[in-house]
Amino acid sequence: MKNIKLPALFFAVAMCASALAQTPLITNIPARKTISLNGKWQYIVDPYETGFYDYRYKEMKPSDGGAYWTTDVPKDKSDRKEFGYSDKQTLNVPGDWNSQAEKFFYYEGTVWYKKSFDFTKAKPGNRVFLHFGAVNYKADVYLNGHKLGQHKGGFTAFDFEIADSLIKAKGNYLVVKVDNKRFKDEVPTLNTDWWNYGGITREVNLVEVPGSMIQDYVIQLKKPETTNAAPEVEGWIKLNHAAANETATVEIPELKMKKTFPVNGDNCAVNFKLPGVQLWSPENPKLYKVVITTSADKVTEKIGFRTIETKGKQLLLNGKPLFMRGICIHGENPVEGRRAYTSKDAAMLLSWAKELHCNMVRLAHYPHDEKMTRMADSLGILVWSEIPVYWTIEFTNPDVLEKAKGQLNEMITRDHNRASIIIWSVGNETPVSPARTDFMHSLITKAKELDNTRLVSAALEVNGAGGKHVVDDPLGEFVDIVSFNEYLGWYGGTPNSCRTANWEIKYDKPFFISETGAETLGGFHADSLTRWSEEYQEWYYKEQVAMFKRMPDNFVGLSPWILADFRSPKRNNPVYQEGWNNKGLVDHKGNKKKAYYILRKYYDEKTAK
Ligand code: GCB
Repeated sequence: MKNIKLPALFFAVAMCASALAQTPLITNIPARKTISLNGKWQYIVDPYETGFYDYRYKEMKPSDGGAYWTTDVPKDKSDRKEFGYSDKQTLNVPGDWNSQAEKFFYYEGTVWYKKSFDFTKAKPGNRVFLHFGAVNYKADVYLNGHKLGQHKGGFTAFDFEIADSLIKAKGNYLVVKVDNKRFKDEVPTLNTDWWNYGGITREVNLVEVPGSMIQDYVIQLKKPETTNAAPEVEGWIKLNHAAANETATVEIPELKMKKTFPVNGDNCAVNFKLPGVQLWSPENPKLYKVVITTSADKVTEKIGFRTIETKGKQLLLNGKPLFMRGICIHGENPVEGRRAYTSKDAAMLLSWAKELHCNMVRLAHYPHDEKMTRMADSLGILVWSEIPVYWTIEFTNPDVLEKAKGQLNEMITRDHNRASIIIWSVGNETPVSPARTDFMHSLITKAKELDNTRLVSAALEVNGAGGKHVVDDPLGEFVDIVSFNEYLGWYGGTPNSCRTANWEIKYDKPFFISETGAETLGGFHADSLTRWSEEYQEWYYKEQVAMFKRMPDNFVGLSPWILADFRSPKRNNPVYQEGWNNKGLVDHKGNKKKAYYILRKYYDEKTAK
């Protein structure tokens, strides 16, 4: 193996995951033996956190019978219990609470969730993990009165290993304290242009794995060293509690590839050529069944193989120039006004993008549900995936940097076998300052350390000083693709301003317009000068498209803002917004606006070239 940097990589992955998610983050949950804990959970709304702190505001102990994670059954008839879980109050898991009852619409605070379940292991020596797809924002998890741990970060998966002594065959009592209050020193911070949907927003599963398990792996093509290099996988497998003299076998039956690799400690370096492989691309989203086996464990997954790189001014997918016909998407079902979490949600959003003739989506501004990235793999849609380092984070606070790195690690760990993902984004519209650039640079370095097969970027801002349109953000030096958001004709001037705009991009790299857009209330028609009308948005897109056509040849794509209208508490025009950011090309009834067809026409022209 030529590139011997791998052990450092495994080490970085293993360390980071264990520090932040308490126990090793197991990947590829759909392929494991699971028991779903989805469904109705009982709940208690607790804005004062009465179930957590005593009256002196100290965290309660199990002996304090008032803690909401202890049993709610009175010991005897004289026992006083001032709380209890009941079927009169239930919430669906997965799901945000805001959309499930009117009283939760604006709620930001603590809700206690409780689920009872029975459990018997399939095999005595197996290990059991409690796995959450995501909880927004802070989860304190208790099983049978024992605290398993805490996780912060609203959009990434985490798990806890459950010792045999903690789980019972009958009547387990699982309680999750979920708190979605916003804080200055969290990621995201206080201010966002999206709804702070709270709750257990993604699936919950008990995962049963062998004592010596395959925890995680990367089976991906490495970046080609020369243009004509044969496709080569350079990856790794991470075991947990590996047996002595263990080996790991990787098999791709369709390609008649089967190779066994030695395991060193818990780590196994994987390297093999893949002659004859059909490369994954939007035109041919070919996925291969990959089987990984050790003496004790076996995991199967469908994986696509492709390369992504930049060369000079070009972006190359499988060695060929790529133009990204993209669109931004929020993780929200606009028709139902709630967080997206079902396969149907993913299919609806991605099919709208497909109909728009996109080959790429920017999943803004946080990691979306795993169903989205898996579906993007099978539909052939390229993905930009981002962590919620959004606007004015506390850049000088080292704890905040650690939190951002933790979310970056969890995002990459869950999805590093998704062929669709070509760009990891470390943030959006962060204001230029030396502290911020150091912060962001260190996230870029981390992303590259965790995954050297993909590109790293961030959505930057345009320097509009002196009426110019200059992209000179110092972070441009460290990203693979210079991406920026521009709203010429919406936040500044009218759309005809695009005609005279002279763009100066200070970096001789491929550049990407990560946002552009104008707001309109679907179904409101007027002349094109009337703000909020479909005609204004249509005009905006026409002028923008004309401007894109004049862009220099290192312009490698765009992802306008945004596929569909989404809820935002910041949008308070009483006629045209009413709590929605209506920059969608599809409105919140699911209707396509006029501008949708302007962008689609441009994308058709791009495809024809
Ligand atoms: C932006 C942000 C995005 C907002 C959008 C808007 O630049 O990145 O989160 O929602 O503008 O609509 O203003």
